[in-house]
Amino acid sequence: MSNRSIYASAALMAAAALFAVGCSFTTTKSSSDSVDSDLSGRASQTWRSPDVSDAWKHLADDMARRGLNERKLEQFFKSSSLVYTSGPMETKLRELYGIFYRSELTKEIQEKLYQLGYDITIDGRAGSGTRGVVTRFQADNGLTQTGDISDATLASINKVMKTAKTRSLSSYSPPSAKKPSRTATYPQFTKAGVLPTILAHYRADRELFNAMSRKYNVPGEVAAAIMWVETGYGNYFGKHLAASQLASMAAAAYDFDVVAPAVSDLVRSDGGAKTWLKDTAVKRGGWAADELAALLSYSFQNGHDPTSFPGSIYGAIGYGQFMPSNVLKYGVDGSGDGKVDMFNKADAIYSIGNYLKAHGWTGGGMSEEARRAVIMKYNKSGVYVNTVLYVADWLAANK
Ligand SMILES: [Ca+2]
Repeated sequence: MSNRSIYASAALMAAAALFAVGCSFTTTKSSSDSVDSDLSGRASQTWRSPDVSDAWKHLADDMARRGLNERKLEQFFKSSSLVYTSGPMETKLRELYGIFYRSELTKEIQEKLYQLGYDITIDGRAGSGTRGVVTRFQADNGLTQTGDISDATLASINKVMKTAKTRSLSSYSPPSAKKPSRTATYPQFTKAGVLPTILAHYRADRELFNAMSRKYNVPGEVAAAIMWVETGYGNYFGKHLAASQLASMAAAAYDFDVVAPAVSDLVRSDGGAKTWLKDTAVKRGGWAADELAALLSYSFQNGHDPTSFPGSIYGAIGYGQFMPSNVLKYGVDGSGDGKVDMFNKADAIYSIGNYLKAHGWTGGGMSEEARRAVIMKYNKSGVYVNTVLYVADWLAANK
């Protein structure tokens, strides 16, 4: 880039702004500035705010390489609203660690304990049942009874397995799986006391919903139900700043050190976890960089200030909580002012209709299974789908 240095300095200014306001690391820690270099993660450990200037600079260069308007990019990275936070990447890493990294270890321990003859469920979940069996195994073999799901436990199991008599894994039969509920909903959106609120919104905006429905062949009640569940029909758009969330998450892809202190406890007793966390941060940070680029494109195309959007922890915005990449793909102008604005009701309603149509909504006469499958594309959660369809059907019956 001919003017990379501009972005470098803009990024450094943004980093300086970060230190001026102080980031989340410093607010809950004591005044000591000792750096936790070995990531041992003791509760009393303190650390300096991570230096994000390098990661920020890489991110600015990345955005510039994508061909985004350079003057506007510079403005964005200079904005004092743009603030680094470890929050979104830390939350994502902790979530994935529990599901994947730790789960693999748990499953291996469960499988091997089964082979050693223990009565255990193999499901990759480190619950009290599994820890109880681990404790029994430790007692049976004269080991300290910790019940830990750890590399050390796995090592001790492996050692015992070398000489013990084992049974084959193929003899294991899992407990029969429960069918997911078709009736469970989020009660805060479906209880009798709150449904009149969404009905009032629906009635007030009925013209918009009817117009959207004529265009996309998607019932207005379904769009209204989605807006109800996502944001309470615009009552809460999220307590974060979408741009800061995405930029911060993306920054960790360039430099793991900016998020490392926040997850130091996961690394404490397990060296392998650091590599896994780092790799995961790169992958998820890359995703966030793509979403940030989409947020910036959307902003620049439609004349919005990219640092003005409230959003969810992972940067979803507007009435329907679209991720920015979906805003670019499915966002439409329903108000007729020539701009797409996910915080404009008409635009949001049309965009949801457009999204549902693009994901297979085919108008009246759809089967329950087909309706469920489309809403599942909006949010992959059975209870979410139950809730949206319950509210939509209730609106249709009471409108
Ligand atoms: Ca518009």
